[in-house]
Amino acid sequence: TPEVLTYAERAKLCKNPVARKLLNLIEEKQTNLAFAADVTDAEEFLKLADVLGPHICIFKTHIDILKNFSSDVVTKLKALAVKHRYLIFEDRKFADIGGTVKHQYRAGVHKIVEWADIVNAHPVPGHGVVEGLKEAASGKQRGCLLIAEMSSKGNLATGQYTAAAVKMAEEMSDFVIGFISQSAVSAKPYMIHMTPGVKLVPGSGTLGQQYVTPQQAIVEKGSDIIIVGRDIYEASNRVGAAANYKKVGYQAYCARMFR
Ligand code: 5FU
Repeated sequence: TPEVLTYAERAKLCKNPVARKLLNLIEEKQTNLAFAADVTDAEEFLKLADVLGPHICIFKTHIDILKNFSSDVVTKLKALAVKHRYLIFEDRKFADIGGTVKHQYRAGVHKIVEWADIVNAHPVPGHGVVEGLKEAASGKQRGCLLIAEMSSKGNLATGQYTAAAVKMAEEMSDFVIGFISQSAVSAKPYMIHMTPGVKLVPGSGTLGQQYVTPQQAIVEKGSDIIIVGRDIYEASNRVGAAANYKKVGYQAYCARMFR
C-alpha cells in the first residue's frame, strides 16, 4: 500500500514519466506542498513562481484568471519551473466530451498542453474525456488527475461517483497519474493524491470552501500532496508561510511513514 512505500520507492512503480518526476522531486526537495497561485496579475503570479519556487513541488495555476495573460507569461513560468525544479499544474477541470476537451487543451488562447505538466478532469463525461486529453498530449510528457472528491460543501463527488472515478483512473494509468481528493481513494502505489482545502486552522472558508489541516490530509486521510492558496498568498510573509507549509507537510508525511 502507499502507506509503507516512500515517495521515491513509488516513483519506480509509475508508468507515467511525469508521475515519476514528481515523486522523485518531492523526496529530493523534501516538499509535498503545491501552491495554488490564484492571483490575477501576471507580474505578481511570476514573482510568486520565483520566490516560492524552492518550497514547492507544484505550482498550480488557473491561467484563465490572469487579466494580463500573454504567451510570454508561460514562457517565463516554464523557465522558473526548471530553475526551481517544480511541476506546473493547470487546474482546468476539463469536463466535456473527448473531442471538445482535445481542442480546449491544445488550442485557444492558452495552449495548455504546451506548458502544463499536469492537468485535471472531471470524470463525469466518462472515459472519453481522458482519451481526448491523451490524444492532444501525444508525444509530450504529460499527466492528468481525475477529480474524485472535492473540498466544497455539498459537492456531488461522493460514494459511487468517487468509486467510478478511481476505477476509470486505474484503467488509464499510463496517462492518469492520480487524483484531486480529500483522502487516499486508490490503494495503487503509483497513484498520487492531491488535497485542496488545506489550512493550518481547519473550518469553513468563503463560498462553501472547507478546510482541513495538513496533518488531517496527510496523516489521517493518507493524501500525498497538500494544495494551499490563500493561506500563503494572503500572508504578510508569503515566503515564510510557504516554508512553514513545506515543513509541516513533510513532517506529516514522515509521521505517517514512520509511525
Ligand atoms: F478540485 C478542487 C477542490 O475540490 N477544491 C479546491 O479548493 C480544487 N480546489 C482549488 O484549490 C481551488 O480552485 C483553489 O485554486 C485551490 C484552493 O485554494 P485556497 O485558497 O487554499 O482555498
